[in-house]
Amino acid sequence: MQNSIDALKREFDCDIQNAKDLKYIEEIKLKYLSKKGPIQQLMKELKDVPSEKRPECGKWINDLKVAITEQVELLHTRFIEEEEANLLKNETIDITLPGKRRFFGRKHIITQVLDELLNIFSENGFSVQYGPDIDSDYYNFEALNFSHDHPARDMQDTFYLSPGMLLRTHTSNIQARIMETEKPPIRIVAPGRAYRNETITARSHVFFHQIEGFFVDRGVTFADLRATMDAFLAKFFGKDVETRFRPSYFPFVEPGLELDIRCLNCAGAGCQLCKQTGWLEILGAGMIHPEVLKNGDIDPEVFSGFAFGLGVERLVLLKYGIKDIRLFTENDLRFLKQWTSG
Ligand code: FA5
Repeated sequence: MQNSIDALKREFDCDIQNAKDLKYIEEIKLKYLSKKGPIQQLMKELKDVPSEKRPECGKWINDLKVAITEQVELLHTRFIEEEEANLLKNETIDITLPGKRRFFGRKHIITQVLDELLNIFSENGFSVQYGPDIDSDYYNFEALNFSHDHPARDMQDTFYLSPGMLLRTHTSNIQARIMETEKPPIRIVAPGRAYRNETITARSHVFFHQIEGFFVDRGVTFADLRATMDAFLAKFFGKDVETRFRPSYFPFVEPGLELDIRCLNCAGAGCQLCKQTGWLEILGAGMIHPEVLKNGDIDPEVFSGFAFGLGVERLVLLKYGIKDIRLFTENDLRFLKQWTSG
């Protein structure tokens, strides 16, 4: 047994002297210390050694195993350190190179104005709610008093996605939803996109943003609607703007009206933006129709309310003297960079 141990030790000493790299040392580790290696083999042969010699032989084998393990680990660590040092030596970092430039995003002008408008309404006690862009015919039309064959449906050319499902034509689709979840007093604004299959012009697009306002309580009158509109316009434009209410028809309000602003682009003289009329329509509004309140399980004998839907792009056109609504969606940075504060 002792001869075998000595022979193994000599063989190992010889092998380890030739160790030059990590790969080699890993092979040596496998050769001597694996389960099928010579050390384990000697352990197995211990059972054939006379019992009085067995403890002594066991100790020799163990001492050899510890010595081999220590040397292998030592070289293993050294080769790893050498490899890392070589890697670092070959890696060059030029700290004088300019860093990577980070581009900061900015809010689109429409988003900035939406935020501003929502702030104004929040200050006046309106909370913000959101309705879906894709909705059913029921919420977009039927619950708002547009029966299936109602001629007013033609006022809003609709993108249908499947029978009964559509891209909402206005943010008024929030009205029936909100009455399903809240009971009066209700005072909400709902911002979002609206979609219409219309011809694109300087003042109209196939998609645009609206803010719906919906206010129901006891004793709400037309005077409340007017006061709310006046307060928001004064705050938004920061100056007196000339307005006019025109009677209009929407099946879900009675009476209904549209609010025009004296065109700020041409000071009322007439231009492409206001279609030479001197006025630009910015919102539709009215007192909520009793049928709509009933659809929402609210008693019109007890409660009344007003609603409005304002066109955000139109307000931005007016406030900043922008002549064409198409500029908002063309992604021309020369245009968008003019509003970088958001
Ligand atoms: C409506 O959409 C009604 N839902 C508004 C309403 C709400 C009335 C609550 C009564 C009560 P109208 O189609 O007029 O109404 O659109 C409202 C505003 O959205 C318009 O005044 C205009 O500012 C804007 N708008 C409408 N169509 C377009 C379009 N194609 N492009 C850009 N803005 C538009």
